[in-house]
Amino acid sequence: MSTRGFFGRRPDADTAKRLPPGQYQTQDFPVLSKGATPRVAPADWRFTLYDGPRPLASWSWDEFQALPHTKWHGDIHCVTKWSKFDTDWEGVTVDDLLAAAGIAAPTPWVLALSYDDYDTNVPLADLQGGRAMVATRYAGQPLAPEHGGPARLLVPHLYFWKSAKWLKGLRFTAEDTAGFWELRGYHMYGDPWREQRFDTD
Ligand SMILES: Nc1nc2c(c(=O)[nH]1)N[C@H]1C(S)=C(S)[C@@H](COP(=O)(O)O)O[C@H]1N2
Ligand SMILES: [Mo]
Repeated sequence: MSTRGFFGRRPDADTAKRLPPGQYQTQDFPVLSKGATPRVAPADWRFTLYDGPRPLASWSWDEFQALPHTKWHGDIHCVTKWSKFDTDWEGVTVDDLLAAAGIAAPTPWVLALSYDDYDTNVPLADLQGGRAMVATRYAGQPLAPEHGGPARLLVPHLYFWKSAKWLKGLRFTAEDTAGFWELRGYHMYGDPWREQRFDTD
């Protein structure tokens, strides 16, 4: 009988090393959304970079598909304490997006904007250097609607609430601006290895 990952059992040494404090490993892929899944057809999807209210660059689905695509493999960590190992994603890195837009980032702060009126803040530095992408594929398939398809932000080194689903844009903001969960008590940064779950952590 396999006991690897069995809930309540102490993880083996390899697993323990990959688990941030307070997390357990799951084989499932739980769905966590603040409301109903918005259905955004690729033909209706647009992705826009903003400097505050001002649009800087915008892509249709077809234009977005023509950008260079990158694969990422690794572990994701939800603030509700599950971690999922060895996930596979494909999308466009934020580095490649900024390069395609031909712009220098106007501020060091970003608010990710979603079609369900969700938003979440991430420092620009955490989106650069290949550490974040706008993901359109998961496990070799188009990203499922409940997991944020057609496209979601993927910032795997932060708690998963920072990975905004149904992404419609990234807004550069003059200050670090709290998003949906950050306004409701979640941490402004959300590093799982420092267990930054709540604004009191
Ligand atoms: N647009 C949007 N993005 C979102 C959410 C949401 O409600 N709306 N929930 C967040 C939370 S709290 C988590 S834990 C992850 C869950 O992603 P999953 O459903 O693919 O597991 O998405 C995050 N991104
Ligand atoms: Mo979450």
